[in-house]
Amino acid sequence: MSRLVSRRGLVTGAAIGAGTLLSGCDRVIKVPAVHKLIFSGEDIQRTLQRAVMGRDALSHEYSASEMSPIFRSNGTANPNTPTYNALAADHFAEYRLRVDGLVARPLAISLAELRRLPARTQITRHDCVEGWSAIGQWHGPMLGTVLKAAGISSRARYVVFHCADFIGGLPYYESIDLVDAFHPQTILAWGMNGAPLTVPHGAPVRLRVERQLGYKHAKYVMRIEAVASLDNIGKGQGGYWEDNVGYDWYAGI
Ligand SMILES: Nc1nc2c(c(=O)[nH]1)N[C@H]1C(S)=C(S)[C@@H](COP(=O)(O)O)O[C@H]1N2
Ligand SMILES: [Mo]
Repeated sequence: MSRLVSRRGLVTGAAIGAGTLLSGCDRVIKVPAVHKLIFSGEDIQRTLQRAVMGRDALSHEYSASEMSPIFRSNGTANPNTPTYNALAADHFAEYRLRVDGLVARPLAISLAELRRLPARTQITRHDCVEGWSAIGQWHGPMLGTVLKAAGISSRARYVVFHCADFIGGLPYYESIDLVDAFHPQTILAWGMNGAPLTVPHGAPVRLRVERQLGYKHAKYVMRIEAVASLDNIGKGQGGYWEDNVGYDWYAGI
């Protein structure tokens, strides 16, 4: 951690001094220690963004007057499986969010319990890779609160979100690392724009991971699994789009 902080300090100073990110990078890579930091990582963009912005940097939050009058739904608009339909018909009274994998205390949390947890409200801009954006308000507990309640293991490196829906017969899932999982704006949203989350937007619970593109924001979350590696999840690339369409696992914005 202290190594990261001192390296980050170095990068931030160089980037600010140079005025732009690009020229900042040009300068930064001449410093041997930082060169190693940037180019030894699995993902240069992720390393650079975090080095310059800081791992706790917040995504911009908007005011209520800036909210989009229409927030479209994208991808699955209704999982429409027998299991999901039965849950929805009962207003998700029987829904249980499972939290398992590398945790000391596997959990099965009801929607009522989830709604009793301390919650965050944030108005943010959703950016879809397909080229549309919308500003909406999201409400729900921090994912970190739930992971701590489950006693996430120090061996865990990723958190996988298993969803209720299938696209073309393939299950939707997504994953993030622990930096994003414990980011304060990473929430399990059960409310949107002042009302319970609707089915098109991922009822009863969807992920908001504000510093990444839309496809990382898993809707219809049924199970959260803490893992040390993504190798044995799906086809091993960390998500439905990553496995089947070749999207990047890290979709930082
Ligand atoms: N389970 C699930 N989550 C999903 C999707 C999906 O099809 N299934 N689509 C993703 C994409 S590409 C986007 S842009 C957002 C859309 O969220 P919205 O429907 O609330 O606008 O959800 C993301 N999460
Ligand atoms: Mo998207």
